[in-house]
Amino acid sequence: MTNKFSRRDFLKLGGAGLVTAAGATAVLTQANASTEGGAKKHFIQPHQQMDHGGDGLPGVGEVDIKKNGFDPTEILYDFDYGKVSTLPSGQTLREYEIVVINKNIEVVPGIEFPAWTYNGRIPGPTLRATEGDRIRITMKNGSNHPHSMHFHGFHPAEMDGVPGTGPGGMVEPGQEFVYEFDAEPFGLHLYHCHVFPLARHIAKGLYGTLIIDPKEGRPPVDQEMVMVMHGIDIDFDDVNDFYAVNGIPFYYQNHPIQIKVGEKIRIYLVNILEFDFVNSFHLHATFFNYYPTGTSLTPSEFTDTIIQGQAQRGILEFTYKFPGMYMFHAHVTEFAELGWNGMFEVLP
Ligand SMILES: [Cu+2]
Repeated sequence: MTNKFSRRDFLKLGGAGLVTAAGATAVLTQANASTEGGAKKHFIQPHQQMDHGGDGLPGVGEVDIKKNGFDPTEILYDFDYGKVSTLPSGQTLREYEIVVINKNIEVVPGIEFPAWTYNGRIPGPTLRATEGDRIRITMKNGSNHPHSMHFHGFHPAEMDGVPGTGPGGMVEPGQEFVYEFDAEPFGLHLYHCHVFPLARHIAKGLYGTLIIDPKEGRPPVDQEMVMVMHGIDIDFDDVNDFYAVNGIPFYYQNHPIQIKVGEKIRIYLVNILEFDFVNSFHLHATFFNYYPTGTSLTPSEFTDTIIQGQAQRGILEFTYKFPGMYMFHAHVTEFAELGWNGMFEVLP
């Protein structure tokens, strides 16, 4: 085995999450994950973690988001409505530009992931349009491998971004292609590279969210945010070493998302996790209305936990009654301990 390290090695090291200053009143995580061997558990107190500094343990310390070039907190709220104009037919045109580039992203302190990215970030931009708009995306391939963009939604075959469907199926390095189609149906969708080997092209970071709002819009809320759940396979052994939302493991654990008591929150939640069959989302201390794929304005479920397979997605709406710090995380506990763990800081 030539891998420098594996997920199991990390578990042996102790897949410790970080208790932040903001969350220091609660001991949230455990080290020495008990998924292998005995059920030994011990809890790390915040001061102990501080004493040990950021020695490269998952969740301890900070990655360099300036060097990475993107901030997962900003990605939450970053909706790209494109360059807007009106076609002679009266239809609204939204134009976007996507560049595929290779980029090393520091995913945990001191560990860089050699990613393939849309516009230098994981996930790629959250493209947003209204049902019936014309969407025009110019994808430039600035990397050294062929790539594509495959959108979920309605479109002609030559816009499907799959090898064999024409020039948009495999855009060679240095080339570009314009994907164009009408925004339909309304809902929460996604896009990803569809060049083979597919699992590798996805797992390297080539995915993003496509939101198509219904013509009449959704009921107003106080905050909307996007969360893309994914894995990070550092050593390319088809096993995820870390799990994350919006690029960086443990990020919202270290940087709680601030909301207020009584605010209506809407999350656009997408699962693009490769190599594991399911992902999940669990919210503490409140329940949410769930709209699978966002294709209906009537929720299907009122719950605190949902499961998504790869490419499944849905909209969550909720409110907190009480101030405080509340976890949200994969209820696949192993994923939570390897990075898919976050906090809402609910302010009075
Ligand atoms: Cu690709």
